[in-house]
Amino acid sequence: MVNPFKDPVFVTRPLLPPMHSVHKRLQQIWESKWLTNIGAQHQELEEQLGKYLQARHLALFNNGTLALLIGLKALGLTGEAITTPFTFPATVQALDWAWLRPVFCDIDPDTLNIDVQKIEGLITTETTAILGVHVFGSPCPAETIDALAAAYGLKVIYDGAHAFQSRYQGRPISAFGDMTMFSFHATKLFNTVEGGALVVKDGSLLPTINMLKNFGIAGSEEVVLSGINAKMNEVQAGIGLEVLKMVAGEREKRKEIKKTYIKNLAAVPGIRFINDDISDENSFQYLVIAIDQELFGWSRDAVHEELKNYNVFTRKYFYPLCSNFPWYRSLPSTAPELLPVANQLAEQVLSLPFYGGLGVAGAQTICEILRRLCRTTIGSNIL
Ligand code: T4K
Repeated sequence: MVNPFKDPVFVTRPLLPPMHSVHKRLQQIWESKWLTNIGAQHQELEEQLGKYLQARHLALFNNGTLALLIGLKALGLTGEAITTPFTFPATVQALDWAWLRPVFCDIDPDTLNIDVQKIEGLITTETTAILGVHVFGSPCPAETIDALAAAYGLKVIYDGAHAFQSRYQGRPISAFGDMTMFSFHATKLFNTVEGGALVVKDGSLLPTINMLKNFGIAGSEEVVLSGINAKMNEVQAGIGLEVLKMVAGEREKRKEIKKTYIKNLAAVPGIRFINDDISDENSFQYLVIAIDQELFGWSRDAVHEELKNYNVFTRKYFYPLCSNFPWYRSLPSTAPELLPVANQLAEQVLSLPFYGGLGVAGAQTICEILRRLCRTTIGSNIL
């Protein structure tokens, strides 16, 4: 068992299309001499992704963060947005850059998504939006959030960075809320190296969104909005078109790997799966466990460190909590006593390696290491 992995095993590895197919795409781009500014590859990817995600109104971006920022801008929001502290910094940084004040809401202990029971108590006259995150691809209770927002006249934006192909109650995840952002970063199941998309319910917002991502330019002699440059380029889009062909196969591999983790770890005391769904409604983006030190014998941090000795590099997604970032210290909603579940779980969650190339055998080995760690402390023979 000493050094079972010759090479380091990371939390993920990008889905890489065959080099010859990328070369073919590059050849098309070179021949066209059109490298960016909504060229043929961009148009093709936008169309294909719209079909793939069953999204009628979709805009591509150079990353998910700017997609989210532009979505917030396009909705013309001001004041406060209620959101979760348990997310990647990009979610709340998009609020900062849109001059919206985050109001942090505690999370549900099972899904780690925003706790819908606690949203209403945070609504004030300043609130204009709810920004939910489908964290690790688990859908927020979207119909409850949408109903609450309708009752108070709020907009709903979902950060679906992890939720590519997630479905909720049989519908694509982007069918809920006013808009949903997706990330196509290299670490995401579907990647365009860096990239992202915004899916909007109201198609009349698309022209504004497309202008905002291109400096607010409306025509060759007309600039009508204060925009930014957030366009996906042709190389990103071309690679994305090739990666898209591999997504279905990668999802199947990940499904088998997830089943392996669940089969081998479900009975281990102190290990709980965050999102153990293996249905086709799942995004298969991350494989996350919560470790209860008292039952498992090792703390999350100790497991994270110990696994490095086996060449396994896990990640503490999402630690630290966004509500504990230094620039939010003066916000009343960041008080740890108001966010007990988020503060506790941020100390317990661990993202394990999860990508097709890991293989079932790789997952089995990681499970065996974890079971041994547990045995060393509780002295159990049942594992
Ligand atoms: N909202 C949420 C909820 C998000 O999770 C994210 C991004 C966003 C918004 C923003 O979307 P983008 O603007 O990024 O489109 C990574 C990603 O950079 C980030 O996109 C992602 N979430 C976040 C959860 O993970 P890091 O800092 O953990 O990345 P890094 O470089 O440590 O990569 C993780 C592991 O992946 C490495 O240990 C090895 C492997 N890796 C990584 C890269 C970049 C590779 O094998 N090859 C690679 O090219 O943030």
